[in-house]
Formats: sequence, C-alpha cells, structure tokens
Amino acid sequence: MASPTRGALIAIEGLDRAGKSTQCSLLLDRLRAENHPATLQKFPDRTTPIGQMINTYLQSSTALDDRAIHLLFSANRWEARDSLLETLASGTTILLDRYIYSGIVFSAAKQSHPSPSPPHGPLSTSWCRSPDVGLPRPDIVIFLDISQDAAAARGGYGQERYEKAEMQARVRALFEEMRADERDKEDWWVVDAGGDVEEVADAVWAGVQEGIRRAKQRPAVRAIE
Ligand code: Z5A
Ligand code: MG
Repeated sequence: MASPTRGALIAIEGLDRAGKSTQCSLLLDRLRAENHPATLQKFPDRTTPIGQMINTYLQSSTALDDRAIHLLFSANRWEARDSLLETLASGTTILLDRYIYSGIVFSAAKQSHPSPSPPHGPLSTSWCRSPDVGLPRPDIVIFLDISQDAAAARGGYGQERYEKAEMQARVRALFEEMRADERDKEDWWVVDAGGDVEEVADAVWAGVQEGIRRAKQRPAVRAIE
C-alpha cells in the first residue's frame, strides 16, 4: 500500500491577543470540513508535568533562573516531538498555536535581573534557539501582525507575567528581527490581524493552503537549524 502524503506542519505565531487561538480553532474546523485530516497542538502544552511547571511559573511572580525556564519551554516541545512526527507521517496536518519562535523571542526579550554569576544581561537569541535545534521545522509560519494598541483594545493584557506593554514591545522588535533571519526568512507568511475575525481567517487560510502546497513538495519534514 502506498504511504499517505505527509501532513503539513503549520505554526501560528504572533503577539499577545493577536488572535492565534481564535484562528487555530477556526482553521481546524475549516480543514476538517474539507475532509483534510488536521489536529491542533498548543505550546506551552500545560497538560504535561513540564507544562504544569511552566503554568505555575507564568501565573506567579516566583523567581526562577531565565535559562532554567527557557529550557523547560523547550523541553515541553521535545516531549511532543515523536508524536508530532508520527502524526505528520500518518497524513494529518498539525496546527501549532505558538512554537519555537515565541520561545526564542520571549526569553530574549527579558530584562534579566543582575545575576551573581555570568552570563549577565539579556539572553541572546542564538543561545535561546540552541535547545530547539533539531525539532521539526514548520512548512510555514503564519505570523499574525497587530499593533500594540489594537491588541490592548482586545481586553487589555491579562495577569500572566509577560503580559506587560514594555515586554510586548521588545517581543515585537525581536519577532521583526527573526523574520529577517536567513534561517527562517523563507518560512514566514505575515497576515494583518487587525481586521475582523472573518477577514483575518481568509488571509490565514491562504497561508495554510501555501503551507500544504509546500509540504507536498517536501516528502521529509525538515529540522530546525
Ligand atoms: N511563551 C514563552 O515564553 N516561551 C515559549 O516557548 C512559548 C510561550 C511557547 C503564554 O502563552 C505565554 O507563554 C506567552 C508566551 C510565553 N506570554 N505572553 N504574554 P499562551 O499562548 O498560553 O497565551 P494566551 O493566553 O493563549 O494568549 P495569547 O496567545 O496571547 O492570545 P491569542 O491566542 O493570540 O488571542 P485569542 O485568545 O485568540 O484572542 C484574544 C481576544 O481577542 C479574545 O477575546 C478574542 O475573542 C479576541 N479576538 C480575536 N481575534 C479578534 C479579531 N480579529 N477582532 C477582534 N477581537 C478578536
Ligand atoms: Mg492563545
């Protein structure tokens, strides 16, 4: 029996309140309505033991070394790796609600407290990327672009520790830098997420179609470099 065409790996990224989870849920319905096998994987996955540690960290103000929490976010992706690859191999498309790109920019955007031991200061993006090297690389990264004011108008920032205007501004700048990075440039598909839900959904859908097309041209899933 011929093996099925593999599924596409599609990451949905963006700033806070850009509508990532809203769009992921609409996409899942739309793909399934078209009889395209699809599933959703959110990161952080707060359901695993590692995810529960991350959840506790995000919802509290307890101190934890920036590198230690960064490695937990990455470990939370590594523990999903085999299942992601098996799902893709079975012909099912995976929508990722945040992935390594959030991982890199959120850690690198932190203004670390002076540490008693080196390295001092903010974590570099290359240091932040290294634990994710080797994970499955998405066929496309759909970036929901929204202004800070429009995002804040959607209910304002919540209670979690990164939901602060100055942190979000640094995250925005780092996402822009990453979109220009040679290793990622060809993967990004930027969507204006400031419109109403249906308008955004149509623009995201075009990105998904492109991701599925790219996956068909690449029998093997690539790895993050
Ligand atoms: N983090 C990290 O540090 N390291 C990592 O490796 C990873 C993540 C993977 C929690 O993430 C934190 O983890 C996050 C990054 C960090 N920190 N911050 N800040 P999360 O994914 O669990 O965060 P969340 O709680 O799901 O929020 P979100 O992702 O930022 O929101 P969203 O998914 O983009 O938006 P939404 O929930 O779909 O919509 C937000 C609201 O806007 C809601 O009321 C919607 O009804 C409304 N909405 C959505 N679309 C529209 C449109 N088009 N018009 C009007 N209103 C809209
Ligand atoms: Mg979300």
